[in-house]
This record gives sequence, structure tokens and C-alpha cells, in this order.
Amino acid sequence: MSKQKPIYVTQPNLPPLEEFYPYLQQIWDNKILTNGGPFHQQLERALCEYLGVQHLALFSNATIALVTALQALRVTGEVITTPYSFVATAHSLLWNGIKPVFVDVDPHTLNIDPARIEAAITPQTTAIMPVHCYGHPCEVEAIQRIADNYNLKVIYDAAHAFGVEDQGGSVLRHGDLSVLSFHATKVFNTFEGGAIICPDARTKQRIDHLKNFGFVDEVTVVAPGINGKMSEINAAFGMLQLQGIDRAIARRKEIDASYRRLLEGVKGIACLGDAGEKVANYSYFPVLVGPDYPLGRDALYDKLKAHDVYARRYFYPLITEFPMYRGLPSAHRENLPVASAAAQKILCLPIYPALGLEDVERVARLIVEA
Ligand code: T4K
Repeated sequence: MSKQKPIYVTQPNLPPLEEFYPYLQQIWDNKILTNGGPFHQQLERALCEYLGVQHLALFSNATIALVTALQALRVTGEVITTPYSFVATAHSLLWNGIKPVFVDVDPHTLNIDPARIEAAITPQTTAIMPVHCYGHPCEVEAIQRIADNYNLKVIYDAAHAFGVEDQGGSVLRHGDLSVLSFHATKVFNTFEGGAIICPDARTKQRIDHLKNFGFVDEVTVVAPGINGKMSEINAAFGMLQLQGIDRAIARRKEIDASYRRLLEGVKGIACLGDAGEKVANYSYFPVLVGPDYPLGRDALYDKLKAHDVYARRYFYPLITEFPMYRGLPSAHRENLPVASAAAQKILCLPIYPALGLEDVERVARLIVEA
């Protein structure tokens, strides 16, 4: 067994601790710890500018943001979504008493296949919740056409899509709302955190009320809101993180290129391509382990682990395999052949700014020498 340092699928990007002290000092000085304080306001403005979006509401995490986004648009009944995601996507529907209806994904992007959406629409359908999986944009125009034809809302789970742009600008401008995650494992992290991106000030105001118990002022509560607020510590850290974000994404891009070079031509290993985005964020490095590869996907996962390389099988099992979903008619594997096959083949390799070229070579060598 190797004695090398462990390499995890990701490692949060952390600036030198001393750089955070002045931010903490400011919080200690003004004693505003939460409830839309100065750092919260600053970070909302700074992120709108960085991402090129109009309105953004910060949250304590993306899961609460998804739950709130559905509340904000008063989504009910059935929502069409993808089984190929982190379980929080579908959980946000169950927390709202909404029935998820799963449709299969596109084999090239592993995002929801728009060609499958129409057949899943029923009189109860009120919305579509696609996921920009691995930060690769969905077929936003096709999805919007269907939504317009059937008068459906579109809420994007954009947890992976920080900073991603298509030809027209931020991918976050599509649909009615988009939700970002700033979890420790994400491209841009605030330890825990998230945000809803919305197109107009009125919707942002409703979201701001919903994330603060429904309070409008000291004595007025307009909705059964939740506590979804981001604290000042997280927001301050976000301000600091933003300074290094371009460097962090550039470093991810180099790692992505190194993997592609080192794994090129390895029989049975297919690196997932992009989805035609103009600016990518390289948030994950997914490979598909095919039948031509000498080892099965799980054997490769175990081999890497035995050498202290902790790749992850995002997204295996499919959401539809979990007990609270598997009884749904749309969760049957025959309904989801592409997603089911991908879940058996997928392996996400380590990618994060501090991963050195020698580490990338070490991971690639283990795969090449199977
Ligand atoms: N929608 C989508 C599409 C998502 O992918 C997610 C989250 C959400 C919604 C919900 O967003 P949040 O509510 O979380 O904001 C991780 C994350 O916990 C989760 O945020 C993420 N997706 C999911 C894809 O991955 P796990 O269970 O794999 O995390 P964990 O703790 O095993 O971490 C993976 C590796 O990262 C560890 O082996 C080591 C490293 N790590 C992790 C943490 C937490 C660190 O080095 N430091 C850390 O602090 O779910």
C-alpha cells in the first residue's frame, strides 16, 4: 500500500489565514453577525458584477435556496427533473410537497434531455428543474420553448455553474430562477452558502422576505418563510474568495488540460466533453469507464483508493435509486437508460487549484497502468 499523501476529489481553495483577519476585525468592530449585514450586502453586489447578473439573493446553502426558489414561484403539483444529480435537487421538491417526475439525460452532456420532457408533462406539471451538471450548460433554448408552450416555470439547479457563460453571457440568466452553491467543495466557496439569481427586483424582494421568516418589517410577516440567511462570516469570506477566483479557475483549466493530454488514447476511458460553453469553470473532471477498459468502474475506484486517490462516483446511485423516489413510475430504470448507464460508468477525478501537475500525473498513471 502506498504511503503517499492522500488526494481527495476536491480541496477547498483557501487564501492565507492572515488575509481573513481584517474581515473578522470588521465584524468584531461593528457587531453585526447576520440578518443582511454589510458584508452580505457587499457580496450580493460584488457577485452580481462578477457574474454579470441583475439580482442575486445570498443563502445559507443551495438546498435551502432551491426549497425557497420553488416557494417564491409558488410551484406545486409535479416538476420535471433529472435523476442524474446530487440528491438535494429532488429533495427540494419533496420538501415542498411536489412530486418529482424524472426524465432521462442526454448521453453527451448528462444533462436533462429536452426531447424527453414533453412526454412527461401532465395537467399537474407546473415547472421544470434542470441541472447544469458539472457546470456544463443545459439546452436552455429548447427547455425554454417547451416551458413557454406549456406555461411552465423553469428553475435551474446551477449549483455547479459558477462563472459559466454561453455565447450570450452568464448561463445563470436563463429560466425564471437559477440556484448556485457555495459549498466547501465548489469552485467558489463561502464554507457553506448559496444564492438565487433572479431577473427582477420584485422577485428578489419576495425571495429576501422568504429567506427571513417572511418578515417585511418588525411587525409584518407576509409568508411562511424560512431562515435561509447567509451569515456575515460566510459573506466576508466570499468577498475575500472573490479576489482569487479567476486564478483558481485558470488553475482548474490547466489541470483539465493535463488530464485530457495524459488520458488521451487510453482505451475505455472517455473524458466528458463540454457542452459548447464559451467560458467554462472546470468544476469537475468526469470520465466514463467503458467496457474496453481492463477494469470495471468500481474496480478502478477501489484501485485509486488503495493508492490514496479518492475519486468520487458523482452521480451514482441515481436519485431514483433512493428509497423515497424509487417507487415513482418515472423512477423505473427502463425510463432512464442513459442516466442508468452513465451512473455505472462515471468517475470524477480529483480537480482543485492546489492539485500539482505531479499529482495529476500520479492519478493519470494509475489509470493508464490498469
Ligand atoms: N444541487 C447540486 C447539483 C449539487 O451538486 C449540490 C451539492 C446541491 C444542489 C446542494 O448544494 P449545498 O446545499 O451543499 O450548497 C458534496 C457536497 O457536500 C455537496 O455540496 C455537493 N453538491 C456534492 C456534489 O458533493 P459529498 O457527500 O460528496 O461531500 P464530502 O464531504 O464527501 O466531500 C467530498 C470531498 O471533498 C472529501 O472527500 C474531501 C473534500 N472536502 C470536503 C469538505 C466538505 C474538503 O477537503 N473539505 C471540506 O470541507 O457531497
